[in-house]
Amino acid sequence: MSPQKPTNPPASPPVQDDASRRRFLGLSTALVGGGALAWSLPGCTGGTTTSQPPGGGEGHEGVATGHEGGSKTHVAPGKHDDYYGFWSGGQSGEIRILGVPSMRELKRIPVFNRDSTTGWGQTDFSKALLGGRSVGDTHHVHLSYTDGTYDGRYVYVNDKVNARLARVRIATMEVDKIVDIPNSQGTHGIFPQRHKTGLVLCNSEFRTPMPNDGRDLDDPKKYAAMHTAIDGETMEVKWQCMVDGNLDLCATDYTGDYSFACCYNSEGGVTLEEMMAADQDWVYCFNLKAIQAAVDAGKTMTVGDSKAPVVDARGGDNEFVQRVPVPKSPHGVNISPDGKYAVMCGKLSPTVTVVEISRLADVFAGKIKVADAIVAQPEVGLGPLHTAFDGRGNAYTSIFLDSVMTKWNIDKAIAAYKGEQVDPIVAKLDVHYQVGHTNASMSETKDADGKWLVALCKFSKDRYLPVGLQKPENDQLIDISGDKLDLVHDGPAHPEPHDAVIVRKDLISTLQVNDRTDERFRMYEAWAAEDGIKLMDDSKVIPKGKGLRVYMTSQAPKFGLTEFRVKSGQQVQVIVTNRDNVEDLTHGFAVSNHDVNFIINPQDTQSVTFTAGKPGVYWYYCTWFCHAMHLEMRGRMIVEA
Ligand code: K7E
Ligand code: CUA
Repeated sequence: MSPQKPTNPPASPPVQDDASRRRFLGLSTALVGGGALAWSLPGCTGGTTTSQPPGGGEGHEGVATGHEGGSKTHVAPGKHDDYYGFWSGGQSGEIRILGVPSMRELKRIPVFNRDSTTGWGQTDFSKALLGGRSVGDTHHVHLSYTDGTYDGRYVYVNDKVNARLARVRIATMEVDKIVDIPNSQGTHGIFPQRHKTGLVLCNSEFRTPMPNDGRDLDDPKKYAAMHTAIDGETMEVKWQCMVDGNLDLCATDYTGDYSFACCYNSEGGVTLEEMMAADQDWVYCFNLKAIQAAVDAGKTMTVGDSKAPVVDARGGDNEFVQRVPVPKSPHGVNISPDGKYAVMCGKLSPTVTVVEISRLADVFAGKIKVADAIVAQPEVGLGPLHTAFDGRGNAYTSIFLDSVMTKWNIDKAIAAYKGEQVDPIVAKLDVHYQVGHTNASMSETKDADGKWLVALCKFSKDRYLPVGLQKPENDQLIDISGDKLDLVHDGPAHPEPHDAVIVRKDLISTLQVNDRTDERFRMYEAWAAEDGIKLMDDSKVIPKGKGLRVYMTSQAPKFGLTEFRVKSGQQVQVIVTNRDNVEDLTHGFAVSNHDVNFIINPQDTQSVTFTAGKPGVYWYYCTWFCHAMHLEMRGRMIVEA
């Protein structure tokens, strides 16, 4: 066989050529429009379009190559970054932590996935949380808030594939709760309230029959979607609000009055053509106080097996929801850091629609029409998806089809909407390629500081060394401290980090060794009490029904037991407690040829339940390099016939 000629140039130039870009855009046009959509959208000014080469637009900076980037993002050995970046892990089902501006990946937090590094999905605790599921699709990570900024307590993340919300405790950076969201499919946008750790609002993107028990299978007009409120402290479902159309991205205001949900399929279609039929869709605005009042007054129903109270808000504008008309298939909705404006991206329209949140009270009171809450609608480029803010009155919208970041000024956009001759577009920057989410440092808080912007690009194509069919994504870091956007870093990312938030490091504080008062330890302590065991001191085998419980301590470089005996086919639960009280002194526990491998951090207890295999000797061993005698940290599981 002769080797295939590589289709990518061996040394890719940092900037793609025009033809390549156009080819790529053609692909995306076909993807989004099914080839049926006309891209000659009227009135698109500035920036790149499909008919223009990159850098050809008015006010356009061209493709930044990041030649100066190194010095700006360089964080010297031994020095810490200024920000934590919390990245969703997309199809991997995890969360990642990056340092910003270095973009060094610091940690992966397994959430909905099975993780060999930590044993997440195999330990008894994580298995119970996951309920037998092993995949996830995380899109949106947000931290808990108090008074409009991060309070350093929790990270929340959605699972689109299995309709769940998970919570990570920041002190340990481990998942402590996962909740199934009833009557929902495609849980997509989530957002915690910002005035306090209150509700986390979760959107179901896919409409289904209600309840989805076999009825109305072929009657899509009867399908509905849920906007679900989960208590951010207890992780219980408090209520659901049922609406027509689907729900996509989510945002909350800064006062606790409203939440927002984009609806790209107001048509209620089930095929691509049907979903794209209307020129106008809407963004739902939920009146949280009115919904709570209905829940308190018992004006609710239940749907299916779930006991959660459901407020029925179907049928258009009412006391619970108002629909802001937004052209066309809106995607992202983001709130400006001063709490004044909700910015809604058009996706298939070149515009973003700006709503003044203070006007919504009059909308719900019936004093003004919902369209009168719109105060601006600047044209920002083809395919606007998400918007970040710098705290200086500027917004940065990711433009998917153009592969551009557009910086625009909110006050100027409002003035232009009133008819003044001002151009709200401040600057544009080509990114590489097909940007989805964007976010800026502290942008989702009242403390937005306008230093760094990330553009999470969906494709890297030829940007890096070719690595086979599946390529990394490309997360680009942009310095926004000046007037222009300065691309300073490319960061290849394991697919697919849809979204990220960038958090000042002084707001995050984590433990060095485990806090044994954490709720998770009650489970192991209850078992130990039942068996007369002290977890920190004792290593002992206890018969349990037809199986065994093996309590074992670990302290470098020894496990508390050098051997234990089991019968072939017997169920074995191994409970390991790490006595080491030293930062970073982690042990692992793996059992040869039994598919068992998990982590025990300093002062931690973890357990795994498995079945002993065929008779023989099976070494269990420590998997984490913990001591000069680490390789000797092992023992025998002796399996008898
Ligand atoms: Cu725009 Cu899931 Cu936030 Cu992806 S969503 S881009
Ligand atoms: Cu303990 Cu290696």
